[in-house]
Amino acid sequence: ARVVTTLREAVVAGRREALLPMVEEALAQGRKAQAILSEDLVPGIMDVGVLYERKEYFLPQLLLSAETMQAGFDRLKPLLEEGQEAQARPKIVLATVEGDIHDIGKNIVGLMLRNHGFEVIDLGKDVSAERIVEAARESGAPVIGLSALMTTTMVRMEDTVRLLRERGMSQKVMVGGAVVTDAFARSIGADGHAADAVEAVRLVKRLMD
Ligand code: B1M
Repeated sequence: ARVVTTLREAVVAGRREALLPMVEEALAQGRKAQAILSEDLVPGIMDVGVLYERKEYFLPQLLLSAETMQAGFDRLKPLLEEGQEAQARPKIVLATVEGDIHDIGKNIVGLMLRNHGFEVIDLGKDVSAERIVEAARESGAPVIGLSALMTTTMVRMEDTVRLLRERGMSQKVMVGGAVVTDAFARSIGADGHAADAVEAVRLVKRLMD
């Protein structure tokens, strides 16, 4: 097997057994979990996207790398979650839309929102418009966050906004994911688009004002 010497390379190579000890070592050296995530793991999975685009990687490698990234994320997660008090926190419903199983970005956004004091109702991935709208109604969450990573599933965001409005609901909708743009968000009647997790927190706060 290829020798991997950095966290980023371990994600690219899909070598979870190599990644986890490196994560421990980085933590032991005092590196922050957030830095490991954003400077190593995320760039690694982005490299994988480029290799896949160039057809140097195929689905099996894509999967292995995603699993490796996920294992690293799972290790860091408890460190990224700050203690939250039990007081009433503003709610947000979060989901990756129907037909789309990409959830790494959504999970990062969810974690970041939790760390900023929001109660995140995470419906998971491949979630129908019906279920999303239902969860929004039940929870009374003022904001709904939708993630989509593919051009073929972006349209499901539009379905969700339409269904929400058809039901006479006025919840705000935030959309995100690699393929989503501000122009697209506007075109489907969403209330805003965030390019990354930091922007997502800022946007949710603004939408709730
Ligand atoms: Co797939 N995949 N994938 N994939 N995959 C992409 C998205 C793709 C761009 C790769 C490529 O061709 N270059 C391409 C889509 C092409 C397109 O439509 N334009 C693609 C494809 C085609 C596919 C399959 C169809 C492959 C196949 O089967 N032939 C298949 C689809 C399955 C399905 O969904 N039905 C598939 C499968 C997979 C895996 C399962 C192997 C795995 C996902 C594992 C998982 O998520 N649990 C996977 C991965 C890992 C990727 C790439 C390489 C990386 C995605 C990622 O995790 N990025 C991706 C390449 C790429 O994106 N360039 C690719 C890191 C993550 C932190 O970024 O998700 O963008 P991102 O999230 C960011 C921001 O976008 C934003 O904040 C996040 C943090 O900064 N954000 C939000 C995201 N959601 C937000 C929501 C918000 C706000 C901000 O508000 C609610």
